[in-house]
Amino acid sequence: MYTTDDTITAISTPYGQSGIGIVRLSGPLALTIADAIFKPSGTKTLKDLATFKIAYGHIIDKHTERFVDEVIVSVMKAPKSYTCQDVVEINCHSGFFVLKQVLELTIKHGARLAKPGEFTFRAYINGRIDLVQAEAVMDLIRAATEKGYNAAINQLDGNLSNKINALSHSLTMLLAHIEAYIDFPDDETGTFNPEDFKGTIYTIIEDMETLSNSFHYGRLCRDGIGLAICGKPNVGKSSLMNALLQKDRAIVTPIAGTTRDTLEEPLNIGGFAVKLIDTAGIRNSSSDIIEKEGITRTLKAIEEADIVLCLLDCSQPLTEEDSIIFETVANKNPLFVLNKSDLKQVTSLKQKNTVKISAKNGTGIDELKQEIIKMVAQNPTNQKDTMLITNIRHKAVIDNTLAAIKRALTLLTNNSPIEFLALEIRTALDSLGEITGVVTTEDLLTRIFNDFCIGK
Ligand SMILES: Nc1nc2c(ncn2[C@@H]2O[C@H](COP(=O)(O)OP(=O)(O)OP(=O)(O)O)[C@@H](O)[C@H]2O)c(=O)[nH]1
Ligand SMILES: [Mg+2]
Repeated sequence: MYTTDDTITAISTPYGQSGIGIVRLSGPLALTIADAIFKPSGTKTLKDLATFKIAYGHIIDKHTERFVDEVIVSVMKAPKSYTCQDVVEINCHSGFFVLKQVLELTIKHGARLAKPGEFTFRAYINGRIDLVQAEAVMDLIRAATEKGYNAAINQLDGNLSNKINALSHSLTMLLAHIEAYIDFPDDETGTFNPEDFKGTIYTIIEDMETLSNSFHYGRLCRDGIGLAICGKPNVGKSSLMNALLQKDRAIVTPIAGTTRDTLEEPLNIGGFAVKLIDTAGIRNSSSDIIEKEGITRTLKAIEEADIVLCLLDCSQPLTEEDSIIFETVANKNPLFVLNKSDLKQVTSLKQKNTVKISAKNGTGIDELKQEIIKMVAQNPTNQKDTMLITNIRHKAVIDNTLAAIKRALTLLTNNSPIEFLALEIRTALDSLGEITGVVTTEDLLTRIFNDFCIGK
């Protein structure tokens, strides 16, 4: 995949006009290349500068003697840098053309344009961070709310890696123990007793199940919550969307069938990134081809949503259409929302998870948000935000590992030959190593780092 012995360069800040933009170099020639295009205001070259020092000066195109930009340059020498290599960051004025010129100069002097995630790849390959932490870097960059940020920062801090390493250690010790019986059957290891190993295996299984079960909540923290508002036409779905967003986003009219297409907007509820989806009202009678297509989209949105709000107009009696909608959303365990509470109340519900609101005057909206948060946090394994599986790759690896350990337990219980037992534990150990990247393939690394942005 990527080579690591050449020097890479990239614009590490977003393209656009802003105060500062950074061109970053990493590799054995980082300082030589930077020195070739940098004219310090003082006497010291960047090579002469101590690590973690900065220098003020100018980027000069030495062929044309042209002054390109006024800059501050940071020097981080190997091995104590992000990539464990010599790293130079040129802090330029952030305009697309300025940054492009500085970037081109670094390439002209021997650097290669970095591929997506290549700086972080070097940090991983040089052992500064493991694969979980590398993935957490990208999650951290993408996090738009507190929950996503917390999950990423905890993983970057090594919480999950430490847990995985501890589990790997337990499995390694277990394997060494069992292999001793295979290698020295007649020695002082004594007779093999399955009961001696069950306790350790139970503990490993319990820990791994806790991790595996944290994925549902972890995914909501990292990827956000899909929240669909559904119900009959005219119950106030678009009004609720506007009330939640506190802006006049969706068209609201007294005409049933106003919303034709699903409408999505981001929203932060209690630190969770929520994708709010307003939908076309569900009704059977319509022969309107556009409305029918809208309803098909509504059903898809309900299917894909993490949480469904089923909206009712409590100023009107329930109808056949409402009961059809109840059936449609039943498997999604919806939150029932009684809207238009400012009008005379005709309908009430006995369901426990019911909130009364008025989208028109804003009453009950805070309570509704609280109920949404409660629904997310319902899962009993959601207590510790510090140790969450948020990445589907990690979840798949943990489940594979768990399956191998459970097979090992069955073999142990059945008094099967211990060679088979050792085989399953080795399978579990190899599988677990894929999370932190102790065991890996080129294909996997390409997939992970291709997902990064250039310059990180
Ligand atoms: N009194 C009262 N009227 C409301 C309330 N919420 C919505 N309405 C009114 O109900 C009508 C329909 O509102 P919408 O938000 O367009 O309803 P909808 O469910 O999106 O309707 P469709 O898009 O047609 O499915 C409008 O006239 C709103 O002003 C409320 O809380 N109280
Ligand atoms: Mg609407």
